[in-house]
Amino acid sequence: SSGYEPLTVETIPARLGGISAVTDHLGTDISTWVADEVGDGNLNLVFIVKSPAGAVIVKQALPYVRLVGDSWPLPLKRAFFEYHALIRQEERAPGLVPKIYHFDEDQALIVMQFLTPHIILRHSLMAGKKHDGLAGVMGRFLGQTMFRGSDLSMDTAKRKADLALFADNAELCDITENLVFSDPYFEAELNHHTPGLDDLVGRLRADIDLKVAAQDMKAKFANNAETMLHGDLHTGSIMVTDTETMVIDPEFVTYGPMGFDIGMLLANFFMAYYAQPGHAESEGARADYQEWILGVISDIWRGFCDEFSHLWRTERNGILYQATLFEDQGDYLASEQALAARLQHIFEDTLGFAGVEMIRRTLSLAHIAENDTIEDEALRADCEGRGLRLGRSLTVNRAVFADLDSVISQARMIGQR
Ligand code: SR1
Ligand code: MG
Repeated sequence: SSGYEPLTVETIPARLGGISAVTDHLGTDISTWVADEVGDGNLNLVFIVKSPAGAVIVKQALPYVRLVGDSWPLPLKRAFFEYHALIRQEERAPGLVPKIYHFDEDQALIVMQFLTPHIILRHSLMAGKKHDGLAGVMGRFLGQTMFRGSDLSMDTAKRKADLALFADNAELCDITENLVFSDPYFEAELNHHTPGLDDLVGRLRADIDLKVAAQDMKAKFANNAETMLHGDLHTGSIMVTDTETMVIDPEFVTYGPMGFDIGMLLANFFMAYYAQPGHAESEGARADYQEWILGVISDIWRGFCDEFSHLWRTERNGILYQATLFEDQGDYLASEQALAARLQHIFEDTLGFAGVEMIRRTLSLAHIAENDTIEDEALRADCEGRGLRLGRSLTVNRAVFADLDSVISQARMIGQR
């Protein structure tokens, strides 16, 4: 009824040529526009449209899951949620998400900044490329979006309104709740795994402690509306150059626990770490790059803690009131103690969510390119198996790890060849 119609490379010039927010970037001579469909994600159409005047990205939701086909319908409204998430992320973490030029709710499309020469971080991690500043930016992005999307920063009315707005993104939350927290733990229809993992998968599916822990994490994800999450913050949702880092694709936005975004991101770095033997050109290169990845993990967590703590001390409006209103040393100490407790809580959640993310990317529907592109099946099973072992440990033992250094030590031990 809205007149929704998927775009094609042929129809883009005529369909977008009358929109000034688009012609501002591409010019009005649509005969010079060239569109290319470049979407390699699981859900949407993504076009790069270029002209002599410039270039834009056009992202359009399909009414189904692209990865699976029209047997799995999915609401177009996810483009609306992505648009609203991008606007909020730009306010909270300025300059770290693409600029939006045009949004059309009926056509479920967003026209946005073409990031160039950026590439998807996941591809870069397979190519063994290092990126200065990556960890610092991601720590800052997490600190700012987690803090400023929460009741530590937002006033009650705005936060309640946003909770209600994003609560409607139910179908995408449902995907996460099933694919991340439930499907890996039984033989769900769309699951698949590398055959060499059969024994380990059998053991994990019989592991009561793990299954209880996964259910705990699912309940936290579904019930703890701590902040506005990106909702799908893996290394395919980050674009990088040698010096710049940008975050894309927040269509899974929802209110949820802070540790979810942080944990998902760290998990994807841990999996890239374990996949290195399938990609590095020499043993020396592998070891060196793996250490770089562990450094990035550690720096992201530290960067998050630093930014979150800074905002806690300078911008907090909620519980225990603003720092400027402290009356005595006791107020200050209470505030610092509450901050330490909050970070400890987020740390524990982060490990739990990182663990289930590592497990689902090997046992459930959506895997990661780092592993999928390892042709030697025995080697792939070996890399994935190490990830599963760390994933299990993080999920079950999330309250036992003293700090990130001990997590990294364990990751290293599991990775030893
Ligand atoms: C059916 S969608 C599968 C996965 O792709 C997205 O990127 C999310 O990670 C989702 O879980
Ligand atoms: Mg995505």
